Amino acid sequence: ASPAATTVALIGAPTDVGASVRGCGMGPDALRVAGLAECVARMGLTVVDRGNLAGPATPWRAPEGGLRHLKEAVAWNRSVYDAVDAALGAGHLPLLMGGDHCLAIGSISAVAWHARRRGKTLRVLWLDAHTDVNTEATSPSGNLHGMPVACLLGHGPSALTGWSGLPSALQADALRFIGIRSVDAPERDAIRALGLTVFDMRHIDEHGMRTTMTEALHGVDEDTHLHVSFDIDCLDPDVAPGVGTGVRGGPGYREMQLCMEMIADTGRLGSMDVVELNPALDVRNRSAEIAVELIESLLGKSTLARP
Ligand code: Z70
Ligand code: MN
Ligand code: MN
Ligand code: MN
Repeated sequence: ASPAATTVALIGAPTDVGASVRGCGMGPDALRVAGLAECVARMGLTVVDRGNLAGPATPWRAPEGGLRHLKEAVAWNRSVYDAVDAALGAGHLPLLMGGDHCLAIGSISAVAWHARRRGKTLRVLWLDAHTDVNTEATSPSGNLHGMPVACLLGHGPSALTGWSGLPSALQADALRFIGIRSVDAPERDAIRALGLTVFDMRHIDEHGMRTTMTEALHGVDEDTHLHVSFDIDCLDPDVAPGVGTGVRGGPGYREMQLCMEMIADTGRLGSMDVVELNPALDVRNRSAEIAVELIESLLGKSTLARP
């Protein structure tokens, strides 16, 4: 099935402001070099490349008050919010090319605002090795890419919460996590306290990707706005080595393809993030090429015509 819009807007956010390892700021151009725009066009969709947003350099300061680079992260997320808001306002499907995962704060806050205004129910699929639900009080690192989920649920620093016009952009029941295998101890407590639905690697091993995705997509209907936040480190690092914080034991190429195909089948994809791709650690742009192939599937590429 096709996504909910016929025009895809590529938005580059070249920053590693929230990351622990330098280099994911080169993600947008690596995706372009891997042929992302051409692939989207081959899908029969219109593609507009909005270019790269501008923002502050990453100073690589130590954390202050449990947060590293808060001021710079706010600036980047403001630009991301505005660009995603403009794309949605034009009826386009925004594809945010990160950059690190803290940028999902701006992206999903804009998506939440639009979904609410249009009477849509928001469903966010968080494809990641990590749950990213730390706060400044729990984070072991102070890195904001470990906190976007908490911020979107209204629990982060005040400068990064409330951007959707409500205290929290998301309710816990809007979220499904897929591919999780690295959770800090305080995050485990938060998952339980917030009632988050986490399909970890054990669940995928025991039930398979097909059953997992059927569960994760349960309840998605014509009134749903589906957002995919795709952290490239969801993939097994043997498949996609170009990430700052790879964790062994992730989904392989075929499992991830099925995940994307089943999302496409809903026909409700309305927006997405592709984040944490780190070309400095990649092998001949392989991870970017794999990301592009997975995005094609997410946008409805299918080997055979399906009933
Ligand atoms: C850890 C933290 C994280 C991505 C690492 C790591 C979080 N839980 N997220 N890499 N993409 O520092 O909060
Ligand atoms: Mn992440
Ligand atoms: Mn991650
Ligand atoms: Mn189950």
